[in-house]
Amino acid sequence: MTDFVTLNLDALPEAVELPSYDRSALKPRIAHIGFGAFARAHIAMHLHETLAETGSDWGMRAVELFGSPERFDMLDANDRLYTLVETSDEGKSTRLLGALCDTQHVARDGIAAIIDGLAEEDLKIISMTITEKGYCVKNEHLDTDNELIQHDLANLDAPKSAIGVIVAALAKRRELDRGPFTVMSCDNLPHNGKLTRISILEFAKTLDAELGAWIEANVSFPSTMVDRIVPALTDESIELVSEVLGGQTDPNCIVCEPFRQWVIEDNFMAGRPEWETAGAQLVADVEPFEEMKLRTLNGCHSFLAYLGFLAGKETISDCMADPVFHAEARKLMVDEQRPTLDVPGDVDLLEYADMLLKRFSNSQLKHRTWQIASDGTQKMPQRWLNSVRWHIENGSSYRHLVLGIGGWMNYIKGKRGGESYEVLDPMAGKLADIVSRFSDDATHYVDALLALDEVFPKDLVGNDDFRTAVHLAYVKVAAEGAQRAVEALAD
Ligand code: CS2
Repeated sequence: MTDFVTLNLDALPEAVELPSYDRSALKPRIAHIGFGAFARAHIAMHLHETLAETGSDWGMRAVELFGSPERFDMLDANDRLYTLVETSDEGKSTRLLGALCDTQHVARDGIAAIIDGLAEEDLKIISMTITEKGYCVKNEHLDTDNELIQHDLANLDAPKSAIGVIVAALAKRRELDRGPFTVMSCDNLPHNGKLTRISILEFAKTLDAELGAWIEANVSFPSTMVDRIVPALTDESIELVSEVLGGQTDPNCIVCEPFRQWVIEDNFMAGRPEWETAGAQLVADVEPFEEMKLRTLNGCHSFLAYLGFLAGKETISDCMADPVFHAEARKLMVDEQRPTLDVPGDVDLLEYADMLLKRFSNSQLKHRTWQIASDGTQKMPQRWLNSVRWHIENGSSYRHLVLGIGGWMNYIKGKRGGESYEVLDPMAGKLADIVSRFSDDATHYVDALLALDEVFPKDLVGNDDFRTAVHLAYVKVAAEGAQRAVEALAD
């Protein structure tokens, strides 16, 4: 039985900031699919600040297509207000965010209500954080082998994937003559708008060429670069929030770092909130920002996640506290990612890298290496492999990147010393099969992983130097341990 804790706003300490705008005027004009920790702390926070600056009526509806509706019930019980604590080694600040004005959960409200909601006249934007796997894309095309996609193509009245749900809603908008619309991805993928467009258009055109043509003419797909470190909520963070709330508990709270950045391609077919009033950068081309962030921040995160986890480090700040990991993380960004990038005009990549290391060092965050290690098959291509290709073409060294790959190949075996842990990945079944069949023999094991063409592009796998480097990196981590392998990078 859920314990519905409701906040007593009158009893909150003075330092806790409440929304300054009229929440009763908000209408659901943006629907956000995937209202997890990141969306609460980033997308909804920018909207909250925009509302405070502009007093507009752009409210947000949170939509969830998976899991249990309990979290949404708890949000509703608190009038959809929740606590955001920004914390660092320099201090904390706390506020209640109020941009959310509605919630819909598939298990509670049903898929028909969600599709109807997405087709409402006032609703002008679908935004989403559905993680890399949510796009159902393989090699830059809709993955028609994906079970959810197969299901949705046959059942558009009851779709399960975000892609199927959005196409069903767009079909309805077309039928009701609702006019232009925007679908905005906020996930860590390069050219995320373009990928969303490909996935949605290929899906729609498979069903109905005219629907595809309507979407092409009426829907825009801006790309965005989103950045804020938001660890999953833990009991420890709930306790921390309770301290700042003067002893009250907010089950919907979220704890994150103070830093945030949002770069958005200014390409909206039916209006948008004035997010620039909340510090967002509206630009013509997001790609240089996306690539910079994906390769340096996320690329470094994944390097620290696999090698740090295997070396017994539970959090990213634990990795940063080890001078060897700190120094090699910087080299990964500066020596191996920087040359591959077309850095946005006014950014100094050395300063950017140092700022990232400082953010990673925030000891208040407890950002678990195990959390970041999830979904490696979906993350490695854009974080590491495109850079590896650049180095192969330019004849330069990529030894940190390849050690990361060797780290991942060890990590997915699910064993650290005598301890087992869960490997989360949409391809976990396939990976576990390879581990059980081949991991006794390093050569066969690495070959079997490199043969996963969803992950490792053929041109890389066909390169002998790359194959050899991956084999050596895997064996090094397996034989000497991740700590020694990272130390050896310093030689
Ligand atoms: C992390 C990201 O879990 C991960 O894969 O690298 O969630 C990272 O914290 C964010 O992209 C920071 O903006």
